[in-house]
Parts: sequence; C-alpha cells; structure tokens
Amino acid sequence: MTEEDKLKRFNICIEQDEKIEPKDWMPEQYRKTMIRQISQHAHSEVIGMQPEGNWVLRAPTLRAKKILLAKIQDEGGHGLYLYSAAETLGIDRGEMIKQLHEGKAKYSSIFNYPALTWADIGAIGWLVDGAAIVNQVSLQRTSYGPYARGMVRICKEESFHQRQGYEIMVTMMNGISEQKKMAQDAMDRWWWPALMMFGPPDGESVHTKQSMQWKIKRESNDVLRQRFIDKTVDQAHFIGLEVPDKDLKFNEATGHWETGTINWKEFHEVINGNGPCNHQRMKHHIKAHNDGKWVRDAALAFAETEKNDQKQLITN
Ligand code: FAQ
Repeated sequence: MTEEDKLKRFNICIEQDEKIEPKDWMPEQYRKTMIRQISQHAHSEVIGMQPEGNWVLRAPTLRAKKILLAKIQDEGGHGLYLYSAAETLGIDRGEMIKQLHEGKAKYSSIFNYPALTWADIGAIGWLVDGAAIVNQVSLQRTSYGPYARGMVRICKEESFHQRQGYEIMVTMMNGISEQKKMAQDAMDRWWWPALMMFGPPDGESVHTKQSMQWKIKRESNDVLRQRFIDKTVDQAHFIGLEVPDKDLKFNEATGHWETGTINWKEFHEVINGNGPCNHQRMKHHIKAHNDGKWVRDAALAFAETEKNDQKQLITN
C-alpha cells in the first residue's frame, strides 16, 4: 500500500469514528500530538499527587484520611494507565520522564498552586477534579483507542473524587464561621486557576484546529470551560459560596453564566515555570525519581533472573 493509500485509509477511519489502534498506520504528526497530550496528562496526574499528599498526615478524621489516601492512590494509578497508553505509540516511560525533568514536557498549570488549608483539599476535589472530568468525559470519544478506553475508567474514579471534594465543602459551609471563611478563601484562590485548566482561549489555542480534525479533541477549550462554569456556579451558590468574580452574570438569552476576564498573563507565567510552586513540584519529583532508582534496578534484575531460569528449564 502506498503512503497516499495509508493516509486515505486513516482519514476514512477518523471520518467514520473508528478508533486508531497502536499497530495501525498513522501520520507522524498524529503520533507526536498523541504522545504530547497523553504524556502531559500522565505527568499531571502524578505531579497532582503532591498538593494533596501534603495533607494526608493532617486530615481532620480517620475517615477523611482514608478517603484522601485512596484518592491520591487513584491519581497515581491514572498516571500509570496513561504512561502505558503513551508507550503504545512507541515512546518509553523513562524518556517521557526525562522530557518532564528537562522542561520539554508540560503538566497541568493547576498543580503549581499550594494547598494551604484543609478547605483546599475540598476545593481541589470539587473544582480541579470537577474540571478534569468535564475535559475527560469528552476525551472518552477521542480517536486513539487506548487513550479513549483509559478515559472511561479514569472518569469513573474522578467522579468519586469530585464528590468527596464537594462533601468537604458542604461540611465546612455547614460549620462554624471560621470554617465557612476557610471554604470561601479556598474558593477564592482555586476558582480562576481551575478555569485556566482548560487551556488558552480557542482563538489562541495552537493545537485545537488540527486536534479537532483528527478527533483527538472532541470539543474546544472554551466549550468545555463554559460547561464547567455552568455546572459549578450553581453548585457554589447551592451551598452559599460566592464565586470570586464581580462580573459574573447569568445570560437569560443563552442560558449560560458569563464570567469576567481570565488572567491569561498569570496562566502563561505558570506554564512557563514561574508559578508559586513550579520549582518545588519539579524538585520533589526529581528527588522521588532518583530515590526510586534502586527499586527499578532491582525489578529489572529480578526479571532478568526469571528469564534466565525459564531458559534453563527449557534447555534442561
Ligand atoms: N496547563 O493549543 P493548546 C487532573 C499548553 S488531570 C499546562 O490549547 P491542547 C486529574 C499546551 O500543552 C489534568 N499547559 O493545547 C487530577 C500547549 O503547550 P505545548 C490534566 C497547558 O493540548 C486531579 C499550549 O498550552 N488534564 O487534573 C494547559 O490542544 C486532582 C497551547 O494550548 C489533561 O491533561 C494547562 N492547563 O489543549 C490529578 C487532559 N493548557 O504542549 C490529581 C488532556 C494548555 O504545545 C489531582 N489534555 N497548555 O508546549 C487536554 O485535553 C489538552 O492537552 C488541553 C490543552 C485542553 C489541556
């Protein structure tokens, strides 16, 4: 089959909403885009364990600690599925981690903000996982098979995460005035960064056009951001939280909440490495990776011994 025929077949597959699978032919740029997006997504899940990990030893009850531990463990698991999905495209996990450490691969801007109080753990679950779900439900229909199937499982877990976060916010909003203040303070600090998670506005998004053509992305950054806003503003008001946006208004004609302007300068500062915690997050990841080298070496040595034992069994 000529390259032209292969491209034709690939395009028909995309048009007919069939999944592209690891051994299928794909344009080199499609492969690169998938590796970029899936590996950045994987890095986000793993780096995202850090702000919450900071609160495991300070959770207010044993129940809260168990839930938080389970959630953080889930995020690590999501990272592992995603690294595996990316590996089906011909890149090795070690290489992806090297790209992260060298600043060649990004991770979500949101994880460069600190978790200062217990209410932040509620806000992260409710707002950060809430935003992640809106994006990931859409990605369940992405054109690359292993990524789409990974998203189905991840979304089920994220839905639990979002609810546990909202439960914390509900509890605090039903508490004493100090707790209500803490919840509002967390809302004030996490609201705008959560809106930035969806990426730059459509007009400035460099990858959206091609990614939508290839059905890697099924909806644009602004469409997903608006869906999150509409869902979340009502949830905030329901428990008595104010949205920290003086320009927020409901447009009766469109049926959507309209927000003030997002501070895109802050977004670019954060994704370029100058957010409040970028340095700390990366330093911690590099240290954990280096400290774990002996475990990886031991696992490889054990696998090698097992392989040799098998060989000997066969030759005997
Ligand atoms: N942060 O042209 P676009 C989670 C970059 S999972 C950092 O619009 P694209 C679970 C973008 O990479 C959260 N960088 O890009 C959890 C590109 O730079 P590049 C992660 C961002 O790819 C919860 C440039 O800007 N979810 O939270 C961000 O078409 C709690 C131009 O942007 C995913 O990764 C950002 N927010 O659309 C875990 C979902 N936004 O690569 C623990 C999958 C944009 O050219 C605790 N990813 N950039 O150097 C996606 O859906 C897309 O990649 C977007 C960006 C929508 C994020």
